[in-house]
Amino acid sequence: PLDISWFTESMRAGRPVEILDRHKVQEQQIDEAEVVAFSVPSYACLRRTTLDNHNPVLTDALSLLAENAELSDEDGRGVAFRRAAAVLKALPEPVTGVTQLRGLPCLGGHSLRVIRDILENGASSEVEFTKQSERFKALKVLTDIFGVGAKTAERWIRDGIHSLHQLQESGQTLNRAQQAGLEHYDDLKQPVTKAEADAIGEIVEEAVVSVLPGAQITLIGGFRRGKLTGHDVDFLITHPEEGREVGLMPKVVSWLESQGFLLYQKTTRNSYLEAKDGPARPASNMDRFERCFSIFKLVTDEGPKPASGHRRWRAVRVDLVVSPISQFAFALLGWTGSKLFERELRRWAGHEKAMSLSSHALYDNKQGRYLKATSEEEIFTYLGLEYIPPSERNA
Ligand code: DCT
Ligand code: MG
Repeated sequence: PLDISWFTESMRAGRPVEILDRHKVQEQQIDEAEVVAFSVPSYACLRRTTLDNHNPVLTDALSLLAENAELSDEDGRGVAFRRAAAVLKALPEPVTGVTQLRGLPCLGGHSLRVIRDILENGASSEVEFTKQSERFKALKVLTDIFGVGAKTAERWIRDGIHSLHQLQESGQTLNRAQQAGLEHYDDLKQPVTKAEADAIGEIVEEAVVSVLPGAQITLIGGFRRGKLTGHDVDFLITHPEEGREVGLMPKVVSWLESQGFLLYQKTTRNSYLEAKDGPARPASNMDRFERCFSIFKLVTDEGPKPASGHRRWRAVRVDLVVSPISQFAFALLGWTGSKLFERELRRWAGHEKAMSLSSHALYDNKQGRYLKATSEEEIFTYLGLEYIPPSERNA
């Protein structure tokens, strides 16, 4: 008998569903398990995507192809694979046959081929080939170094550098970030746990309130979405009185440095103004936006002195962002992610609402003005979207 319990659950949860035509299904001699097809909206910001992924084998495969495309300067293909993976992440149960995918958005011919391969043969030849390819392996190893992007890795590979060892032997000049990245390579490859993120949060909070009483810090990025591990820890810092946050970042960084917590740091002002996807008309109050990319020295073991050669700390990537309170809701929404969810919010705003959304502001092109907000909920309302909490933004 056909189990449709997920269907009634979906209906209750407000998730749209669709049933395939029984006759067509019988014509194609598809077994009962495949009778139920899925239906999801095409914008990821219209979907609720929890961390409970029922199709990890398929989404890992598509994510790997996305990563390979991104590392090969093929961003369009990368986004296409990311969108396909995100659609599968939103499904209420495992996919068992490609017919279930009929009518789903964002699944192009290429992604469908990969999915079919895995469903029918247990693996995708393209994914396996990519995984084994020297080029992909080299791009991965090199871009896993903090401070190394796809372009730099590409250049090094052309010079015959495929491994960390070859890089060290090559005499290539590394900038300060890359030197630190290489030095802490093994640590930075280890996922950061929520407990480690919380421990760092306590230290950053101490720094922030000692240099500016009343300032507030919020854990953002993947940990705010409920992830148990991450590649870094992201914090947003603000002060409830507009303007008090000016000059805060250098003071926080100095405090952390003086206490020996920073192995590396670089502060940039204004990063979002330079980004291509910022609002069409940046407001003058945006030039206060500051960001610090750092490598934190986190003490991991307070116990007895370790044997010589063993250390009791690890390096962790930490990003700090300071926002004026007037932009806080936009910064919070923009830095919570996931990356695809953010991209889709901006696409929705631009294409469906004639608005420009950034981590600083929301601009209404029709009204020709910025829309003020003090909470994420208000921003969703402006955008005509149902509120999606952080734990359901894991697209
Ligand atoms: N962000 C974004 N677009 C980018 C980069 C980042 O919208 N190109 C936002 C969304 C997530 C947030 O910034 C933090 O970025 P990451 O730390 O890279 O993402 P994460 O979701 O926190 O992932 P991880 O758990 O691996 O740190
Ligand atoms: Mg993060």
